[in-house]
Amino acid sequence: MTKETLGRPNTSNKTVLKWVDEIVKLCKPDQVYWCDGSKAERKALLAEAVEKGVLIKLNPKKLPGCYYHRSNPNDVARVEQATFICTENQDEAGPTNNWMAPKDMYAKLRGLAAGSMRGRTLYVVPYLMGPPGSPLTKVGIELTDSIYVVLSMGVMTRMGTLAFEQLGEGDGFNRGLHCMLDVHPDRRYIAHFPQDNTVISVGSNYGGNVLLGKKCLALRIGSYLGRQEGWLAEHMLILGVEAPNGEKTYIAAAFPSACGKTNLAMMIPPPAFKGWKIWTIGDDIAWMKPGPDGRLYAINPEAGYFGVVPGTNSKSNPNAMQLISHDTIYTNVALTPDLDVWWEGKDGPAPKECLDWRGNKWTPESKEKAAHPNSRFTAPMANNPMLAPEANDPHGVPISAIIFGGRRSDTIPLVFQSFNWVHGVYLGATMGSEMTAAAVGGAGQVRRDPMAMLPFCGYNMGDYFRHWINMRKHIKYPPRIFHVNWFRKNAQGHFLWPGFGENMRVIKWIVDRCHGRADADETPIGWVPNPKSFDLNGLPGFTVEQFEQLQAINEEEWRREVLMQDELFMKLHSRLPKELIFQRELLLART
Ligand code: SAT
Ligand code: MN
Repeated sequence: MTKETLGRPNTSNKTVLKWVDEIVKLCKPDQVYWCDGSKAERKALLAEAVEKGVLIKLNPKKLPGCYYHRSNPNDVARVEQATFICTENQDEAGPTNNWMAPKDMYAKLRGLAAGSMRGRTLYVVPYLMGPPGSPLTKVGIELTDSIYVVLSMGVMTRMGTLAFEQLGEGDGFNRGLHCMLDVHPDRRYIAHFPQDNTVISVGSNYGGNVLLGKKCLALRIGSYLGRQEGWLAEHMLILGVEAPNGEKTYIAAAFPSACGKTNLAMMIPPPAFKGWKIWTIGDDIAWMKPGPDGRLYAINPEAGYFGVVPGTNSKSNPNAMQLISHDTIYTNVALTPDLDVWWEGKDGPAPKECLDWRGNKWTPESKEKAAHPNSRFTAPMANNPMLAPEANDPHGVPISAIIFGGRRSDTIPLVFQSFNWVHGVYLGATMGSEMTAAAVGGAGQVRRDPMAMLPFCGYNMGDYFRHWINMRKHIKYPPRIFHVNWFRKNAQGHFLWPGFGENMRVIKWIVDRCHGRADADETPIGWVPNPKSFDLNGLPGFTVEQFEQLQAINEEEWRREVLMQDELFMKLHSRLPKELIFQRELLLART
């Protein structure tokens, strides 16, 4: 690209040119800039963002290539109340989604978007979700007036002219429009039109609401397309477990937002597991499709990680500390006087003084947190020292195990395995978790979050369960399905399990089960590790009794659990697959 062509249209695709033209007429930006994804472009846009005060360049000696961003204090997390699935009929969106008729929502949003980019630049951001050349990869184009979004999409996706190359002259792309407006909660909508492969997001500038490739395309629209096209779009990390003899086993795992997916995907096995390695393929989203050999193959559609910062340190996630030591955008953490960043749970002492995520003076005596609990890093996956080379493989990786996990103080054991695929779908469908800061409101309450997809399923959740059950017929060698809970507490409120790297012990049992090497005992809820088959070596002070406490099945608690599951089943009754009701009955009969 020469200076003259930088920012000019870099496609001749008539459908794209016409659509951009329509949006330009609607939003009336002063300028239109077409992104090519080059290094030169990124450098220029970073400089512009610094000049405009959108980003602060961090201390290059401590954090080379890193930038700091503060979002509007009213705009720090996903807003589920403002997230809509706009299908022709409300029943298609189902009772777990907000719904509005497409024509009403289009009219409302056109009204809000009209003239909203006066005095601003509209950026055309072409991107790929998935490795170039993969049959699963999708093209998206996001039109946005936020330079922060452009720079973040450059990290989170494969962004630039390569997307137009993959698209060619076709019209199979996701149309994304993002208008910041005045970033006011009253004018905030994240609207999905699955039948038009379209997303319109207005009134926010926070990641999950505005990086339209991520939750909007890769999960909400993706899940809708996946059902039509015979694949699964899931809120799952993907990791590769390498055994000392070189054997590699791939696992996909669903946990709700801010429950440790990134930590698990980047985990370093404890010293007792010499020779074992965990490789990351993805930390948030998996697209999975049966392959010609009858196994289920997964790709990570993303190219970067948008992870929770607080609590990240060299003990909880040493690889992440390396990941975010360069070329990272930090959002809503604290800023120190020497242009370094700080957050609760970082290594070392708190700074004597800094600016908190709102930009106010903060000292260790302050009552408020310095970093917002949902403050985030945006870092390229290439920075991850344990990035699996397969993360760029267009074929994806064959999945041997699927894990479902929630954040539960009681009831749910550390690990158990489903009896079969449908029972596994039931475990995913009935998942519960205590809410976190990743979404506005309700933190701490247990809510049903089926397959960690409650906020991300782009169609009727009952039909989604049906799709999961049906997928079994297309997978000759289905992954084994497990449930885990790292967060069980004792009566004194202390965690029973050390978590983090020690979770390797659970992963190893799962790997061994997949390869038919570990014993399990049958219980009413599923297969549990026989204590002899579960590796507790090198975990000093941790006794078999403690392990039994972690694995205990308390009948009283389980009866309550099954009753609580009913709430969701009642809500979905009209489309709930019978198989799940049978699973519930079988569980009751066994307990
Ligand atoms: O903010 S995001 O939606 O991208 C993160 C999450 O909630 O999982
Ligand atoms: Mn997520």
